[in-house]
Amino acid sequence: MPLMYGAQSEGRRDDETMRRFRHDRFGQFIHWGLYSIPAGSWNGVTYDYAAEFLPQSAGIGPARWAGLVDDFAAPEFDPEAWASLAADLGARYVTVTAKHHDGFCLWPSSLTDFTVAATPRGRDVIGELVHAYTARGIAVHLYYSVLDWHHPDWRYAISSSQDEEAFDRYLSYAGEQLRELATRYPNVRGFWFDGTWDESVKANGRWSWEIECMLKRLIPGAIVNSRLRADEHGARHRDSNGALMGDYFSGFERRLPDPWDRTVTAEDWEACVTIPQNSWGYHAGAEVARTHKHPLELLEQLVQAVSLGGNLLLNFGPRGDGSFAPFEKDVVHTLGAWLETNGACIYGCGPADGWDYPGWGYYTADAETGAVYAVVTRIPVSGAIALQLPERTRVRNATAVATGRPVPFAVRDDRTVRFEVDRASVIPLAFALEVEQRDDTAEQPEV
Ligand code: H79
Repeated sequence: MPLMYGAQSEGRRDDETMRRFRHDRFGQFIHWGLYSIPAGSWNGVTYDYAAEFLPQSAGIGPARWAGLVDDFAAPEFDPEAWASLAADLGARYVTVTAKHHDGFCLWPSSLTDFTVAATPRGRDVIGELVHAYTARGIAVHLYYSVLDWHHPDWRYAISSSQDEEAFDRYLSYAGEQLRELATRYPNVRGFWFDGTWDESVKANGRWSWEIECMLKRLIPGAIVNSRLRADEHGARHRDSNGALMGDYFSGFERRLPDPWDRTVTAEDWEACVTIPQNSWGYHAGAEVARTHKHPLELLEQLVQAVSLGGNLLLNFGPRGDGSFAPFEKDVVHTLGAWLETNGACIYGCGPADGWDYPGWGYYTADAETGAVYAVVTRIPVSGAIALQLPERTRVRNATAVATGRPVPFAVRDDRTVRFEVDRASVIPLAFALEVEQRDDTAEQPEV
């Protein structure tokens, strides 16, 4: 059907900015705001739900919540230390919450007083972070919540002409804020939208179309996630004809596609995940309860995402004072150390065509070099790893990615080779396979 506000382009983008985003594969998400201060508790009561949802969980009105600006001093906040943490983690880009659902802005927006400028910390957190990350070669994307609990003109649905007028004012406000962000920070590589699922937003597909155009006009090559977009019929992420809107699918939140689901390799996508079970902002109760995921669980999710042609955006929620909790530093050290020696099977890699999901781990492939990587995350009790080769291929050579040393393997039959691995290994084992075509047309039986 003809659409006015559907997808703006067909198929994958293939410009340099998008290729780099795809190549980077691993990003760090940062949720930091006023919610990082109460960290999930209010008046001595701890609310298990996500810390950034505390105003809703504890029934705190916008005026009372806004009082937290006086507590935002962040004495430990050090943009250079944050940037060096991202680099140690092995993240190639960072997505930072410029404004979350509570409406508080981490940059000194001229369109509202509810910003970092009104806090004891003052200044411009977004600007300082853009500077520090960019100086380290880490690209920055800005998270912007369209949902806004603070703005008086926000509406969940439009049920009167007054609602419509108010919400139109709200959308102009959000549009001006986005213009401000793209103008103030022309070095950012993209925008990550959230809070776009309400009826009011879905009824304004044209606004989302115009925002995408504006951001790409102001920042040529800017990357926008699918979550911004709705078409004129209220279809989200994908337009009414099924075409992906925005530049990559961003609907995988706290979950990944199934490891055998090859359908997702047809488009670019990014999954975002938390380290605690369910909090994006720092939650002190979750830290004490020690319910967060093991770093290797997260590393496995990264490998899984890459094997399916996606990116992983791993969330960190710094504390209100600007420091990172020890459990997050553990994640930095474990993933960073592994990526330091095994990054070849992640960065620049994607799905390995013809290699079926093997159960003991994941295959990734580097299209540029032709290398196929076997990453073992679940060692069978036998220690024997069987690789089922695509038809008419042969493994010529195998090396351990971390050391570059040759790894012996046995050819079991036409389609299967077998590795013996160290069953005591506690980290994923990555093998680089040199694969060649096997010309065995002559061996084909006549039928
Ligand atoms: O910023 C983090 C969370 O605070 C934010 N997104 C991540 C990146 C987030 N906001 N809300 N939620 C997560 C969960 C909300 C889910 C719901 Fe719904 C919104 C339930 C009903 C409306 C999702 C959208 C399920 C149905 C529509």
